[in-house]
This record gives sequence, C-alpha cells and structure tokens, in this order.
Amino acid sequence: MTDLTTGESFFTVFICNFHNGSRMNAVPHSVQDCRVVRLAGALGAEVYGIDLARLSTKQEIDAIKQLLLQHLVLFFPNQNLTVDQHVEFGRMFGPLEGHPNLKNPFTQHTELFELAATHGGVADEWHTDITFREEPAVMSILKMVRCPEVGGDTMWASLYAAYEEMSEPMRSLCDGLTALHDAHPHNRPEQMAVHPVVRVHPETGRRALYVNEHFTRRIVELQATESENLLAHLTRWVTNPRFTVRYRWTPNCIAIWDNRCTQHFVLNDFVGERIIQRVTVMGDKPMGVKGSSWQPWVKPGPSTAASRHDRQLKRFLKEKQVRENQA
Ligand SMILES: O=C(O)CCC(=O)C(=O)O
Ligand SMILES: [Fe+2]
Repeated sequence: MTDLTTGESFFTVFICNFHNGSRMNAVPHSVQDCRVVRLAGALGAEVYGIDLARLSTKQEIDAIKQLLLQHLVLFFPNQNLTVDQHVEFGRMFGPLEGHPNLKNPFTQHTELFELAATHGGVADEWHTDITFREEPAVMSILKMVRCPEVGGDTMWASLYAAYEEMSEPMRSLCDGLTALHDAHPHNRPEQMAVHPVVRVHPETGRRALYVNEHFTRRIVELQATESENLLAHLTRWVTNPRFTVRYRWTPNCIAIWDNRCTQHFVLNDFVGERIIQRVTVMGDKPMGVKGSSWQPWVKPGPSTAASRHDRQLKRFLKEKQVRENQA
C-alpha cells in the first residue's frame, strides 16, 4: 500500500488499495487499513479492517459511500453492532424511515425492522426495496442476526449491467417508458407510484433498469398484454447470473446496498430460523432519461371483461388527476 497523503487534505488524498492487482479501490487515509475484496464481476465487495461501531466522521462515511458507488453492495463481516449502534450508523447516511407496511418489534427505534423466517419473513422474490413509494429508499443497511448453517444466501443484481447489456433498440424503447409499482405483495394495492423504467443514478449518472418482479405491475404506456410480456422479459433479464452476486452469510455481518441501482433476492432453501434487522435511508424521486415519451394506455370505450387488466392503472391515473386538481 502506498501512502500518497502526507500533509494533504482529506478530499484530495487517497490510498491505493489493490486486492488483486487488477482493480484500484480508492480508500481515504483514515480507513486505510481496510481491505476490499471483490466478489463478482458485476457488483459486490467484502470490506475488512473497519469497525463500523467506531466510525464517526463525515470523511469516513463519505469513504464508505464512495465504495458503495463503486461496488453497489458491500459486506462487512464480523461486526458487532448493537441495535442502538446499527441505528446510529444508519443515521450517518441520512434520515431513516421505518418500513411502511411491515411490523417493527423495536418500539424504541421505529426506524429498525426485523424479518424472521419462522414468521414468514423471507424476501424470496426479486425486488428493489419499497418502489411502491414516490421516493424509494436510497440505501438499506442490514444486519444478519441469525442465519442457517447452510442456505439462506442473498443475491443482488446490478441494474446498471442489466441496462448496459440490452440491445440498443430495447434500451431506446425502455428509456421512454414508465412503470406503475404497487404494494400488492403487502396487501396494500392502494400504495402506488410511477417511476421511469430506466433510472438515471443521481450520483453516477449511469442508467439502471428499474423494474422488479415484486412491485412493478404495469408499463404505463403499453397495452396490458404488451406490458405483461415486456415486464416478464425485463424482470427475468435482470436476474441473469452474470449481473449478480450471491452472498453466503455469517452472523453479525453487515450489508449495505445502493437501492437505486440494485435488486436483491433471498434463497429460500433453508430450514430453521433466519433473522435479519434492517435500517433504511430515506429516498429520493427516481429521475428518468427523458420523461415519458407516450401517453398512458388504457382500453378505450366502456369497460368490458378485458378492462380489468387496466383497473389498477386507471385507479392510479384517476387519483393523480384528483391530486393535481387539488394542488
Ligand atoms: O433477508 C435478506 O437477506 C434481505 C431481506 C430484504 O429483502 C431486505 O431487508 O430488504
Ligand atoms: Fe429487500
């Protein structure tokens, strides 16, 4: 490791940390002992040598943010954060929000929630967190509290890779589309938001394919069957193994992911208990490449049997109209 920093200000100064000689990770001096080990071609890195409970300066948090922009999901094994420290750590990245629909057993920390497998808490469908909201979470910070000896791995997919590897005509089509997301999986179909199908990451400027199997219901500008087929293709495409990393957990590992350019999925291949706790950094409004290029498509004329496929979109559009009239 080469020290280039002596006497210079923090923001201009980096230590070069090579883990395999092929890729440089720029890590600020104050966390120079950390070792970054990439886990897959598309995304994911393990970080060793940082005690997350002791991080406190803006520079240290900025260093983690930089690593996250680079690797999209970071894993910090063998951290011993208490519930208080976990929440405190999360707050350093921005205001936290509790989960809008899932139970939270921690009354002293409404921002922290827990998923226990024995209570059905297994997120075994590909998703980006809470995209049914107008401003989905920026990032999530998860603590693995209890994991099975075997199984229960989590996978993440890079939505940059998914976008960048599509053909040009497909990218061009997707650039001009928006999609309706809803909280149907939480039995809250009235919670809805429309987001661009291609999201431009506000910090990197890169484009990400922003539709997911769990919450994305309908491409707004397409006819219902077209939407169904395109969504089936895109949500499957995102899960191409080449765009993913699969992580095998150990207890007390902390994972941080950038929710603006990734999806994740838990392998429900285990027996017994598996418990995670998560805090979530509040979100921003996803921006697209150029806005919607076409009008919403709903079946014209009086309602018929087939109109049911447009019902949720019609509901969204009607409520939007009411909101706009009130504003
Ligand atoms: O249990 C996991 O590994 C991830 C759960 C999940 O989807 C989440 O916390 O957002
Ligand atoms: Fe999730």
